[in-house]
Amino acid sequence: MASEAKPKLYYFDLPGRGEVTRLILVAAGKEFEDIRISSFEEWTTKYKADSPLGLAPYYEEGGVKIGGSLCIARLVAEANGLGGSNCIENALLSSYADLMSDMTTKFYPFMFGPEDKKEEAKKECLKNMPAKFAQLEKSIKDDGTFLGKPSWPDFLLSQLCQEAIQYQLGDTFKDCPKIGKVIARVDSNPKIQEFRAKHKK
Ligand SMILES: N[C@@H](CCC(=O)N[C@@H](CS)C(=O)NCC(=O)O)C(=O)O
Repeated sequence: MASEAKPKLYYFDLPGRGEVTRLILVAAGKEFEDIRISSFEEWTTKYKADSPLGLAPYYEEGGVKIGGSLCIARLVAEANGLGGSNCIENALLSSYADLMSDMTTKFYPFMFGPEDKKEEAKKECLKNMPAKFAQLEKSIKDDGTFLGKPSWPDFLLSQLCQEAIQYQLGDTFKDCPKIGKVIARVDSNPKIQEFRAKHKK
């Protein structure tokens, strides 16, 4: 019997918009090919034309290629017991993910922008991020979950908070104890710890 090909995730060799899917697959113990594109040149010459939306990340399973970081994350989460239990719960989870994706975009000037724009970006984050984290905090239950059980936005939140800390913006969620519970659960997962240690730059 032919063995089934492993799913493939294509993204740059950094966390960015690909990391949430990596973390979900790692936590679920699902084997996948973590294809890391080493440079923008490699992306444009080797992968871009092959990607379904002309963007990274993209994901391939069963001969189908899918783009859109949140769609991919949702797909692998639902296939591995980390989605909601009905359409409404799935929509709620996607709405939290949407907000976090918008927040992540605010870190792009730190990741890719020129040095002289970083101070301005930091001021902007200090002004806007606390309200957005407070909004997320309201969506989390006292047990530190979005829906009374672990779910895929947990992984986005963990990464978002790691990036906030990396850019000296950790104070923007310091008054959010329930966010603290979510990220403590993700960050203490031994499979996640092992994966992060392996890919630490
Ligand atoms: N909304 C898309 C945005 C994807 C996106 O902007 N990807 C960037 C990298 S983070 C990219 O592919 N850049 C290369 C290009 O535009 O050719 C998603 O969440 O997947």
